[in-house]
Amino acid sequence: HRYTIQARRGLPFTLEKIISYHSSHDARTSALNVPPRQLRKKLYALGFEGLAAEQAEYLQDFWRIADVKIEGDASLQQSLRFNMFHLLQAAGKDGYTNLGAKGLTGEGYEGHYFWDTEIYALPFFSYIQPEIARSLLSFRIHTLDQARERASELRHKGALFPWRTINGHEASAYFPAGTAQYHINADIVYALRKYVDVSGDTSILLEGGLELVLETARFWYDLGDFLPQKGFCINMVTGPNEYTALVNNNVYTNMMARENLLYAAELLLWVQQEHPRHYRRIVQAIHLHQKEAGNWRYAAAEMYIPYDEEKELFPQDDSFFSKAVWDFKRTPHSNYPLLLYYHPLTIYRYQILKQPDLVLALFLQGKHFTQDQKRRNYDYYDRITTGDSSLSACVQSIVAAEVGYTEKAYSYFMKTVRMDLDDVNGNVKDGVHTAAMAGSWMSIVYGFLGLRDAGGKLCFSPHLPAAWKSIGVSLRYRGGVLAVRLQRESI
Ligand code: IFM
Repeated sequence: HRYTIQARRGLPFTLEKIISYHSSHDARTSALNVPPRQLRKKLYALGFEGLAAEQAEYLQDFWRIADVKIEGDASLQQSLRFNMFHLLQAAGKDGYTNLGAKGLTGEGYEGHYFWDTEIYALPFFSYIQPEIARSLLSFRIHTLDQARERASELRHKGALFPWRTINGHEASAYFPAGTAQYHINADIVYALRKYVDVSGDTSILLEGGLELVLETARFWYDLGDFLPQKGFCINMVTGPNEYTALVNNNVYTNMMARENLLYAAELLLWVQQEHPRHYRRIVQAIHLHQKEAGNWRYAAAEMYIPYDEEKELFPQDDSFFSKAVWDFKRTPHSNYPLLLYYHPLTIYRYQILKQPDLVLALFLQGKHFTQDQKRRNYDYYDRITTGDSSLSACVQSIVAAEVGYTEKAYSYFMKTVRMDLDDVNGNVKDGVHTAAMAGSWMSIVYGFLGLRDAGGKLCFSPHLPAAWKSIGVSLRYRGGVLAVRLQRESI
C-alpha cells in the first residue's frame, strides 16, 4: 500500500491499521452472518480505542468469574492467570472449531483436538464461561456425521468420534494409541452431561446433543460382547494410559461406557415424557428400535469391571497384573520420557503408566469406589506412573488430595500449574499444554476445594496446603454465581 498524508513537521501522525481475518470455513458460522464489508465498516467506526475498550470489557467480564485468588504465593497467582488466559484465547467459539492440544501457540499436534477438551478443559468452561463450553460441545454435534461414517468404516453401529481431529475426521496415524482409545466417545458424553448439569441448559440436548448420546450408546452396545462368567466385555481397546495398548476390559473405558449407556436410556425417557414431538422425530430420524434402551440398560448392568480379590486392587485391564513391573531402578533419568527412548513393543509389555488411567477413574467415577479402595489403588498406581504425559500431574494431584496426601497433591499441582512458564517438560517450543493449563484450575477446584459434582449436586471436601492462607474461586452454577473462599478454619 502507498499512503499520501498531510503531515506537519513536529507533529505526530498516527496510522491505524485494522485487520480482520476470514476463511471459507467461517462462512458457515453466525459470526459471519455479518458480511465482511459491513463488519469492516463497524470496525472502522469503532477505531482502535473503541475496539480496545470492547476487548477490555469482554476480559473484565471473564476475569470477574474466572479469577482464582491464592493468598500466599504470587508466582502461582501469575501462572494460574496465564493458564486461564490461554484457555480463553485458544477455545473455538463458533461451534465449528475446538481447542487445540497446543492452543494457538505452536505446531505440536498440528492444531489437532483430543479428549483434552472434554475431560480437562470442559469443566473449566462449564463453570466459568458456559457459552464457550456449549460451542466446544457443538463442534462434536456438528461432526456427528463424520463420527457415524467412521463407525461404519470399522463395521460398527452408531458413531465413533475420532481420537484426534481438526475437521471431524480421524487424523491419528497410529491406531493402537489412536482410534483404539474408544473412550473418547464416553468422554464427550461425560462432558456434555456435566455441562447440562452445571448450566441447567437442556436445549443443547434437543439441538443435537441427545442424538450424539444415543449414537455413542449404540456404538458401545455394538462394540462389546456378553461373555460367560464375565458379563458385558469391551475387548481390544486402549485406555488413557498410552503405555499400555490393545487390552481387554480397561476399567476406565468400561466405567465411562457404562455411564454413556445409562445416560442414553435416561435421556430417552426424559425426552419421551417432556418433549414427545421431539422424541417421535428422533426415533424416526435415527431409526431407533424400541428395545434399544432396554439393551443399553442391560449391558450397563452387566458391564464387566475386573477386580483382583487377592491384591484387593482393580487391575487397569484384564491382563495388567500378569505383566512384570517396569524396572525403574535401572532406567536412567535421561531416558524419560520413555516414548522417545524405547519402542512401544517394549513399553507395552510392562506395568508402567504414562498418565493416570485407573486413577482417573477414581476421580471421574468416584462414586463407585470406597475411600479405602481409592487410597489403595492410588498408592499402587502412583508408584508406577512416570508422568511422561502433561495430562498426568493434575489428575495425580486431585486424587492425592482426596485420599489425604495434601502435600503430595501440592507438589503435583506445582508441576502442572507452571508446566509452560517454567518449561517443565522441556518442549514448550512446540506449544503450550492446554490440558495441563485447565488441569491446574481443576486441581484447585476438584483437588484442594474438593468439589465433587456428580449429577449436578455440589459437595466440597477441602484440603488447604500448608503454604497457602486461602483460596477464593467463583463458579457459575445454574444461572447464579457461587463464590467459594477456603481459609484454614473455614469454607
Ligand atoms: O490427548 C493426549 C494424550 O492423552 C496423551 N498424549 C498427548 C495427547 C494430546 O495432549
